[in-house]
Amino acid sequence: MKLNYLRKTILSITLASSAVATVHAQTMDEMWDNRSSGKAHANIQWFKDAKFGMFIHWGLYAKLAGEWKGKRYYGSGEWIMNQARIPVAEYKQVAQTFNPVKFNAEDWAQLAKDAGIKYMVITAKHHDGFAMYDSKVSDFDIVDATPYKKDPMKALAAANAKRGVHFGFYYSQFQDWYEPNGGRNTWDFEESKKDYQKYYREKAIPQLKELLTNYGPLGIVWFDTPGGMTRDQTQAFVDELRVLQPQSLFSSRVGQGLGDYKDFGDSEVPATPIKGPWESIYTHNDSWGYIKHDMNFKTPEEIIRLLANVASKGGNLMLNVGPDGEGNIPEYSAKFLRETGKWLDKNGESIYSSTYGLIPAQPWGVSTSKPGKQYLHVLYRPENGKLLVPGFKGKVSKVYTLAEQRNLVWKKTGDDVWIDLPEFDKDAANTVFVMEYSGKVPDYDLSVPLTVSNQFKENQLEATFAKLKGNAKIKSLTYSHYYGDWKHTICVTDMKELTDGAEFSIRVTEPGDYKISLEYSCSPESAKQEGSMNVNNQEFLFRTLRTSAFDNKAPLPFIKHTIATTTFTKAGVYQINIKPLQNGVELFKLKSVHLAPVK
Ligand code: JFZ
Repeated sequence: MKLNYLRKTILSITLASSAVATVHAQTMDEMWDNRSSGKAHANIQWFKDAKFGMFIHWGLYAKLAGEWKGKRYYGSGEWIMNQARIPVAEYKQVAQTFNPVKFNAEDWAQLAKDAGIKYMVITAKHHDGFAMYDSKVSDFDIVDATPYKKDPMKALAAANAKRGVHFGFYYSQFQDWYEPNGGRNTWDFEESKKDYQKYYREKAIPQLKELLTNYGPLGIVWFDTPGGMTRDQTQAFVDELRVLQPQSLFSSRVGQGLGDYKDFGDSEVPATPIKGPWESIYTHNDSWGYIKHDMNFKTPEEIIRLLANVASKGGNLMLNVGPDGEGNIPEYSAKFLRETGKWLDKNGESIYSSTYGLIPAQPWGVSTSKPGKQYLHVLYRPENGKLLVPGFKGKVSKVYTLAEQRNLVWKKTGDDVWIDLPEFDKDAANTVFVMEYSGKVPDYDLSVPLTVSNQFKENQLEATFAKLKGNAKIKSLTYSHYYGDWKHTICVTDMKELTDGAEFSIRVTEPGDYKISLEYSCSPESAKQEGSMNVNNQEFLFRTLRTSAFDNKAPLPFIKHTIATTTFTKAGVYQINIKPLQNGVELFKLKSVHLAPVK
């Protein structure tokens, strides 16, 4: 069986429940299993409260740093053995030069602490099969095969425990490119001769037992890319390991929907709240493992906003760092994480132990909740300083700034709360306000009209919020930039007939002129088709502009096509209807609708 590893096709998503796809047999969707058992683990609460984790990808690949025999590789650095088809016999020799003398467990744990991080998960063994701890099961480990000769995981487990940071191991249970019977090394070993059960029995399970025995209590065992086991076998595997540490949480990629919480991939923040425990994982630059020519680090502002966005949907952010072959965490990772920590020092109350916001995303930003409190994360300041919290059913008692606890003037008109914002740096990453209230507030509602206001440069309506007509669908499109650098974008697709369409319900808060643009991706077959956008009792015609065909191994380009200018004479609720004017091929893959006030 040939498995198309880096070949995930379109994945249809079911919002607010597990995102499961309908693709080919044992595919990415099973390998990247993001389902969970649905049963609450007795020890899940710390994880739900934690909100911010640090992922660490560290192994022999860090020493190679994205380069093999003079050739540079881009994308997931921990995949270099696979990308360059390095034979086991040669890869093995890298261990002889791996000597991370700069590694300092106290510094790493202190960085996590300073950054406001509550849990750390590090690669004990990645797909390359190399154990970063002292293993008696295999000699291909840091103590036996390198000049370093020490077990860094011992010190790291202790340094985290000392600081109250939960500690966990990533372990690649199926892919092991070093072993003749491990998953996915097809350049040294013949697939048909593999005995996965033997590999599980003789390496994966015994090593996992070492990890679950010798490093104190583990918060998490982070499995990855399952394979080679049936559901029953996976259940038996889970049972055999569970008894060693019943308190440890198992990630969803243990497979077969048997994990304790759900994991979403890189660049994947669900558009609406998801109940139950889950985590989004992100690289800090473009790779998990260290690559010396990858300097594309997310700024503190990007991290702070990402964290708030993930929290507003009810999840955790686990952000990766890739230390180098000497044991140094990249300078920008350390610096930008510490900056994030400074923001969390003042604003952590709005993140830790919070759950998803009851106020749908607004042009100003997002919200998070605690009992009797809504935290308003203002990422974009309204020009006139008047912040609208629309359709809020609670009885508001008090509104104040989180950082200085300064009371603000507000008024309630019907269900709308209008808050007079104080002056604040409009370029700040995220300024948080607290709204205290009593009474029952209905759960998050997908169908409320999306706010469109002239107080912001732009109002963006995401595909997720479209009401579909005919056979139109909402899909999450997965495609990669660099190798293994996956992106996921939710779009309205399959608008092929006159009866198909997408409708957006908007609430325009100030009358005036607005420019409307459609952001979409359009394949050559779909180009030059006529479509129509109906809004405000006007029909605007357009013809699609070609971008490129969807290819999961390449970036998916989007064009922002300005369609029309319209005048809303009154504030109020309007519908925007988009549909094809021809039958046959898909109109385009619609990512969002943009409304920019004309002033
Ligand atoms: C897997 C690994 O192959 C990779 O090396 C890294 O360890 C990462 C954390 O996990 O790769 C994936 C799997 C799934 C997604 C992205 C990368 N995903 O769902 O977007």
